[in-house]
Amino acid sequence: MSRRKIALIGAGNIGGTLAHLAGLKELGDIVLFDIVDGVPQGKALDIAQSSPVAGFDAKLTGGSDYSAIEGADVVIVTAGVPRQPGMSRDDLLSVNLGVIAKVGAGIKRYAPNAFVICITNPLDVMVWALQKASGLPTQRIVGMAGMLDSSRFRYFLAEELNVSVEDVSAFVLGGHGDDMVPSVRYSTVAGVPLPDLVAMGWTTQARIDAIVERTRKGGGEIVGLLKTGSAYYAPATAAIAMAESYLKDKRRVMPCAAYLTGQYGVNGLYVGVPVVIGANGVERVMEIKLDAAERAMFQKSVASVRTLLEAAKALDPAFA
Ligand code: PYR
Repeated sequence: MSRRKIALIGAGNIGGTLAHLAGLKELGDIVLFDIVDGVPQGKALDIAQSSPVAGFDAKLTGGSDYSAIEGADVVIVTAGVPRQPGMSRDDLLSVNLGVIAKVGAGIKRYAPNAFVICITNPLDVMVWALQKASGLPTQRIVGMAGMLDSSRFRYFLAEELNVSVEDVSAFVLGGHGDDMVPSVRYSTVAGVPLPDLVAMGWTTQARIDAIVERTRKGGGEIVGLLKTGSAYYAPATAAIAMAESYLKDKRRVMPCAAYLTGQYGVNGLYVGVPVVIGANGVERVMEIKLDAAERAMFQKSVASVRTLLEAAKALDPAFA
């Protein structure tokens, strides 16, 4: 059996980290694509030269022509510009929309059977635009954001409660913006819900509220520290987990920006919700019951995504 092919569109910091992780996990052969000739080839060669010591077998190549991604099983898109200090993800809309239109055309032509994961920001609108531009079925295009936001939430909770990150389960709903909805009621430590841990005196509601707020601003905190771009280790790790669930048909339940057709009262938008990812892509949306306060927060977040989507349509009539 030949190896699966993983195409990474964008060979910047996230793209390079994706390639390294995909190699270390032996997910398949890897091709890095970037319009900046030399960068994808250089990163591919560098990572390939680490494989004898790290002990993985994978063919790594780089290219600057979309034909390089031909026949890919998985495509992960990071192309576009990251935000800089003082910017919101929404400030990237205009420039990244143009990039995504080209990427979508490349996928449509060379990798129409792939499972596609979008990381480019502003995430929920970019994944919508990528689906439109590529024409791929909606269940085969998802956005990576919920996994990242949930990982940040889990990490902060594990630190606060002084327990292993492995025992903290949590997820974040809604759009990948500052009004995302980290779910406190559905977060657990070894199955024990967070509100019970507050009642047990392991932490306080005020500290949980602060963690929720820190999670919402998690991406901005990294941008502020780096000063030259945005996070890449955690985003890449989250996307690789999604790719692995697809390639190995693991059917993991993961929060992702998925196309909704009425679930959660949302139609025709990509928004972060828990989904099952298996060999068919997004196999199922898990529609959890929200209480009144959670529903109000979720609807506010969805309204932000919708407003940005309308702005995207106004910018480029091809998406209208
Ligand atoms: C984040 O760090 O949240 C990004 O969106 C890259």
